[in-house]
Amino acid sequence: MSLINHNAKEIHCKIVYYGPSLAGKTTNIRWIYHQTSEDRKSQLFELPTDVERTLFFDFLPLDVGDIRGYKTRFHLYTVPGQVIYDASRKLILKNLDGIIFVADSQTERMEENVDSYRNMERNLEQQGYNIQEVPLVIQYNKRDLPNVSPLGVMRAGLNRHNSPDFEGVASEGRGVFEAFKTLSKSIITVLKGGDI
Ligand SMILES: Nc1nc2c(ncn2[C@@H]2O[C@H](COP(=O)(O)OP(=O)(O)OP(=O)(O)O)[C@@H](O)[C@H]2O)c(=O)[nH]1
Ligand SMILES: [Mg+2]
Repeated sequence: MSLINHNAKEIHCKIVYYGPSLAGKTTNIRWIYHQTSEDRKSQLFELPTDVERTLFFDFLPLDVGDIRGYKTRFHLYTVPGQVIYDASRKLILKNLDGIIFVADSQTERMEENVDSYRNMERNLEQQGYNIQEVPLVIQYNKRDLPNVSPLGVMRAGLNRHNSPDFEGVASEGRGVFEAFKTLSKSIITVLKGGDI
């Protein structure tokens, strides 16, 4: 659900990085933040509550096309992945335009990936979204580690809606812009009234 600023001729879209704790959501956002030039980005905000953190910033990417003369500005948010922070996750999902699900590829984290994906489905539904209609991209992160599940196993376990998916090493920037760009294109397609 994007916001339109007619004065600035900008469309504001909200992207949420979702996934289990320590999968690399914050690392993705920090990478994009550091690769974006100063004049195109806001500050990186961190909202510490008692113990959890929400992190967000917004920016104007260089290479995303205009929509009828309007520039597209993206606001990137992460949710806290720990299971107990479900209330925050529900709040952060409000008014989103697209999701990047960041999975932790380590074999022993598979169950947490699946639980987090189901939690995302449930929370989206509760917020009134039809997951089939929400632009969604999956990133299988931490592919640099030795104990990762094969790609096919991760796909079979997590990619339940046939979403575009990528391998990633967010700490080195691998797969970060690939996932972001694919999602931003899907969002723009939706805004233009096409199918995703
Ligand atoms: N080896 C490796 N480490 C990574 C990768 N991506 C992130 N990390 C590390 O994993 C840890 C957790 O990353 P975060 O980005 O904080 O994880 P998160 O998903 O934001 O976690 P929560 O905020 O708890 O939900 C950090 O120490 C990162 O440096 C990766 O691709 N490979
Ligand atoms: Mg985080």
